[in-house]
Amino acid sequence: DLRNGLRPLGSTPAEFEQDLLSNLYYRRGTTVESASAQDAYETLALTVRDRLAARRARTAAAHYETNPRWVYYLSAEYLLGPQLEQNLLYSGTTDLAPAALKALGFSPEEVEALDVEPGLGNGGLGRLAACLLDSLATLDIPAVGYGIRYDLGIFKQDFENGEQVEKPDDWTFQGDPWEFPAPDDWQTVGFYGYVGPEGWVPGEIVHGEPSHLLVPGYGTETVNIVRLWRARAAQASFDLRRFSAGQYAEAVQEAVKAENISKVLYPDDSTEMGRELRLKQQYFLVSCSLRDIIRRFRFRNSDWSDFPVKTVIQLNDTHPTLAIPELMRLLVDEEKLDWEQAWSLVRQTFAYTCHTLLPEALETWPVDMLGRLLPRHLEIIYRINAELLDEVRATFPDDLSRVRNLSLIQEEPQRRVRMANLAVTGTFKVNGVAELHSQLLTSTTFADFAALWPDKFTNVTNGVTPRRFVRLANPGLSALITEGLGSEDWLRDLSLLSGLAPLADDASFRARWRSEKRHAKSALGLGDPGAMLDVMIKRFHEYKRQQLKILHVITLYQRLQSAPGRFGVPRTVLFGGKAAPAYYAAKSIIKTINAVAAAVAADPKSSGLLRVVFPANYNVTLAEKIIPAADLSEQISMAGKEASGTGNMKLALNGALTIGTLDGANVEIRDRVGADNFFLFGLDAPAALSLRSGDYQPRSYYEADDELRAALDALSNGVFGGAGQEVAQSLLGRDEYLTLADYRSYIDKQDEVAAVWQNQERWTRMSILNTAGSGFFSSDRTVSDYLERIWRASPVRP
Ligand code: 26M
Repeated sequence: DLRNGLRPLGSTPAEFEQDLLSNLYYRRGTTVESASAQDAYETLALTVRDRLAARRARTAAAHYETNPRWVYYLSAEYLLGPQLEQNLLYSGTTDLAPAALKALGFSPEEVEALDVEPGLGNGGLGRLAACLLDSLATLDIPAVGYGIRYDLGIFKQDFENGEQVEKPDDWTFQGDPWEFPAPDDWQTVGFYGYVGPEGWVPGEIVHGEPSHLLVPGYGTETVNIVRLWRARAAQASFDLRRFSAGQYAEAVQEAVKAENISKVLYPDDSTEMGRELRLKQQYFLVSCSLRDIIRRFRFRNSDWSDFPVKTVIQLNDTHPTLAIPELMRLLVDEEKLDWEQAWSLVRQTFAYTCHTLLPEALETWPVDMLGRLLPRHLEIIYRINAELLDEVRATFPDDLSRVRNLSLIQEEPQRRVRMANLAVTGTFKVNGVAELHSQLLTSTTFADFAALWPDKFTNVTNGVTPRRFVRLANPGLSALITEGLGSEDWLRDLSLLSGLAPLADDASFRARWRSEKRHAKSALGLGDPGAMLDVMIKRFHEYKRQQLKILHVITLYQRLQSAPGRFGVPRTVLFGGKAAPAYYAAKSIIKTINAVAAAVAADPKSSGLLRVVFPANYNVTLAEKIIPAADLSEQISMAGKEASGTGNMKLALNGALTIGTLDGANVEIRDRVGADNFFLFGLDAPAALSLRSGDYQPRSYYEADDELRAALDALSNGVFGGAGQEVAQSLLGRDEYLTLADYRSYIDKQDEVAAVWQNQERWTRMSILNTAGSGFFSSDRTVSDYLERIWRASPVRP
């Protein structure tokens, strides 16, 4: 960067090699002769990072000069995926790096394998946050993501006797070369204590220490950041405790407990466990981030009335909702604004994205717990509630049921704060994540709020970044797409994929498309590349219905025994995903899948026809290997339960055909790729709802369907172990997610899938049309929609 008097970074192979050597020597403190593979990896990471850091400096300068409107994304989770490959691509060093490593005597494959993915999220919600940051940078939007730097990310999954066991994910064991610590930007966070005449007096103080990762845009100069907070024992916490010299070590230990706040990611993605440490994490994130946002606002602004002009803060689900009372507290107690002005600023600043439809997934916190941990925030929540309920009574006189539903406080069976109600009340926009989801939100979950504030609700359909999930994951198909379209522009404008549609009728293009799929399958190395690869990759949850898929596998297996003519075509069925450690039913399903896989593998009749594989520890790294190889994408949740899904989009973009219900974004995928190119089955959301609310009898399906009965009997009789009996029991008992009701429709549709597979030309045509029709599902489009409907921020080009 000449403006800063810096030597420009090398762009030739020789210069890149020089930069590597210099980093190895001066920053890693070693030499080529004595360097380990880890030394080489860390040095490569630093050398690549340097190139992005120069762009980061230019981006920050442009932002400072412009004093723009900022988008702040608040999320308890970011599932960023491995950083090395992406940063090589985005810094234009994909070819330079391995050449330079080789020239220095290192094995590029060995070095690149040392890149560790930061697993700072559970699943869809955390991965969406990462895709949105990628697109914000690509679109040159001034944006910062705020999150928590967990010491331990999502657990590593292992199988012992087919059962899931969890191992800690100490992802920074070797340090993290991508991270920039910024210890001088620390913040102070209070907990507990009391509210006296002088205001809130916290009883415990913790420091938040930030570090950031670079978030480069693709095909542009912009490099944004994601800022992650780590809890550190505050110096003051030692003094507060007035420990005597005799108990020095014990007192220090006590103070260091503060650092537990950012110790571990909660490995749960649906039901709330209501742990106080989780609430502390949420407040810790919110408090550190808001003070940082205000500090940044003050660089170039002085008037509070400009705050919502220069700032929009997006809440990724309810996890950061305490930001609403926290900003009220900062404005009223610390900045001495009057309540009305503060409330108006707050309600113009925040927006909220809801990611669920499961009532049990709506977060609530016991009033007692929240009041003990954050006494001033509870007072503020009570006042917000009093004013909310006044407005409700004024708008709907004598309507007690609305007052009860809209209240921020649930009364029975225990007084709890409803975080979703607080989020809807304290924001100017609330969005769902797919059309169907947003409709269901305003007609069910938030119906009373929608009647009160109809203009507050909107939809922003999710998307995924084509850079990571097509270009990086599937370089072969990407090159073919680029050739077919005549340029690489599709990587920044995914709607251009529609230009592939005519090529679906070109036999030689189809042959090359098929060959890319086969290559990806061979590279994955699971099963026969000639067999259909049928994948179900997602968190384990009963509503997602992995149990329906395993019933299908058992039916195929039983046909091999007794009706081979009905079997269909050779398939490899691949499952991937983790279950929350405390989710017993999901773990039973995992154990059953592993038992079925073993039984199928042990039976010579399945040879060359049916294989079940379940690689452990599904994560972003593994997703990038599986998705390009997939032929069939399983999106089989009970209609009305999956908010959107994003794996469905990644798979369709890579040319997998979908078998799915009319749930979440499946509806929009089918609309765009064409009903003829989508295998639809099952009850739709209204039908599922009415069956569920009537007198649903799963046994009647069992009795009426021979194949279903045979499959369930095998489970019940322990053919696939004790966990199989539990799965069967749950299906024949309540079957909460209508698995048996959808079984026949699913099996028949799978038979149709097999018939189409037999016509490979037709299948390939459909596959190309899936990719061609999926351009809408780019997270660039998602960010454009957020900008237009919610954020209203403009690009700033460095
Ligand atoms: C809450 C409390 C305590 C511990 C963990 C949580 C929690 C963590 C993650 C709750 C939910 C979490 O994630 C939910 C999620 O991933 N939802 C998915 O979001 C995707 C992106 O919008 C959608 O595509 C999926 O349909 C939706 O299930």
